[in-house]
Amino acid sequence: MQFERKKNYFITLEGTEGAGKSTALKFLHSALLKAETPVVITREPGGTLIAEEIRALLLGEHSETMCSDTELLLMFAGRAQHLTQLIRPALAAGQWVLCDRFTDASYAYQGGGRGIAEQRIAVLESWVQQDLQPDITILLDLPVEMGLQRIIKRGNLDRIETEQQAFFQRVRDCYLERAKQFPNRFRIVDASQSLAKVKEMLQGIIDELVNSNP
Ligand code: T5A
Repeated sequence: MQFERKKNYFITLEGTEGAGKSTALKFLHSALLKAETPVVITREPGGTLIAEEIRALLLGEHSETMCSDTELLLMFAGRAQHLTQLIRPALAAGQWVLCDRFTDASYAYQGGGRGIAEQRIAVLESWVQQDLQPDITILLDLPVEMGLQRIIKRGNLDRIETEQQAFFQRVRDCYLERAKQFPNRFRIVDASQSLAKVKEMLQGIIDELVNSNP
């Protein structure tokens, strides 16, 4: 699997709950800085003022149930703002972008988890992104029970984190299916390993990217 040689990369980080994305993001950020790479780190949902307001709406508890279509449309509304205000300008300025979750999460959570048809998500994807896709997606994968145990230990569960185990199993299955569908873009990291081993694998991916840089 070869990366397309480019000056700057759009990297996304994905995984089910408790996969250790926050920890991995910090490590990836510092590895890129060490390699003297100009990088912007950001996240979804969120990343800009308006998109962060949408995030609060998405993850907060409400006295009525948020329907699945509302959840999906809000994810893409935030994404449109994020792409316009932050991601596209940063890429155009030659910076690397490292984003904690992106559209694969919409396929996994709203598609796999909530059961929204893939074709409906694809319509929004091409509307909001046109032909922009991440160059590389790092998927932190681990058994659902293990991830849930980690986040229960950490505490402060948000609206989506309180879903049932079967929901997260569908999310994981969908991520793995997408990794099969797009093997050139995805790198799967076994997140059930020790943190040291996970970091070693992440460093390998960064080395590969930095060394392929023209
Ligand atoms: N969402 C998002 C959608 O539904 N659709 C979309 O389109 C998008 C973009 C918010 C939610 O939004 C949903 C998905 C999410 O439910 P988020 O802010 O990324 O997304 O929230 P979380 O996935 O919940 O991310 P967290 O930051 O809460 O969890 P992490 O980053 O996966 O886990 P982290 O790093 O906090 O680690 C959890 C615990 O495990 C330990 C850590 O120290 C921590 O205590 N840990 C390890 N322990 C042992 N070994 C390891 N290898 C470890 N790695 C971490």
